[in-house]
Amino acid sequence: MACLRIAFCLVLVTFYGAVAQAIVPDYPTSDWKAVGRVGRQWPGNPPKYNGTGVVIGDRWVLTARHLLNDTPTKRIPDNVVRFWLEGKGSLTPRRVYVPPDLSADLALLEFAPRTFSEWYPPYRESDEMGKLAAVVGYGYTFENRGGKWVQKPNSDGVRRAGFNRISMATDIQLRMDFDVAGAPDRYGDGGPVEKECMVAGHDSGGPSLIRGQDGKWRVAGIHSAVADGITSGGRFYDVRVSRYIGWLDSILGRSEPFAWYNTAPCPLFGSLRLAAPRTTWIPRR
Ligand SMILES: [Ca+2]
Repeated sequence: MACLRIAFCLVLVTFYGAVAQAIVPDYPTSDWKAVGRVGRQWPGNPPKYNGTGVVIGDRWVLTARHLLNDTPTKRIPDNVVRFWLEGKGSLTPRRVYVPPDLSADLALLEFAPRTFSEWYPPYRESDEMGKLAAVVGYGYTFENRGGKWVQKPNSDGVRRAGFNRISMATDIQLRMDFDVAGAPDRYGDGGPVEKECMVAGHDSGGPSLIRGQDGKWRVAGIHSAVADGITSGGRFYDVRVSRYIGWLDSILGRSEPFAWYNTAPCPLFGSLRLAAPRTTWIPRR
């Protein structure tokens, strides 16, 4: 119970109401090869992974913003961020993007063009409700001991995947419940699907994927928070990716070649009497 209480407190105190989430029960998988681990590597230290991320394009990885925060409001520097992918090892993004909307628990990592050969594009439709989702992550797992879920020791760093049904779609979230035989069906969505699962610590940033009309799997949700701890009937919340397609396209849709720019305050313009831009463009790298 102590563990669950701590998880609940984290939900309360973190800026985005989110806690690093793993897939429960223990369903290790060799599928979903475009899902990797997200973390940080400070100078002089080995990489430390605290979450999951999913490749959504030849150089793009989508993950949860709260994984990249040092404090509730301060992000770690881009060059400290790491993404580990099976067959690729540890990679450093060229740049990290976050949505202007602070309530969106999303971050987009950009790598060199053609870094990745396999990915799942974002889901664009708003008909997610009721669809079957593959739920993938690199976090911890738990085992059911007499009705109580107990974390298995040293259980992170394994890719796991189960399924669930999208049972509630809010303006910014997709919500699912962990149906277990004998436990209350919290969202009344008809009980467990095959390999019904929920997320736990370090699954944050991992994807829930649903099939598009073309039959291909697409990233519909990014694991963000759990509502009741790891328990039968527990709920978990994903960021609803389709609601942020405009933001994603504003970055993914840029034409190449791209020069690296950033905005910085320009004191010279700020002192002018007439309306003038208060930022200027400077070469980033
Ligand atoms: Ca369910």
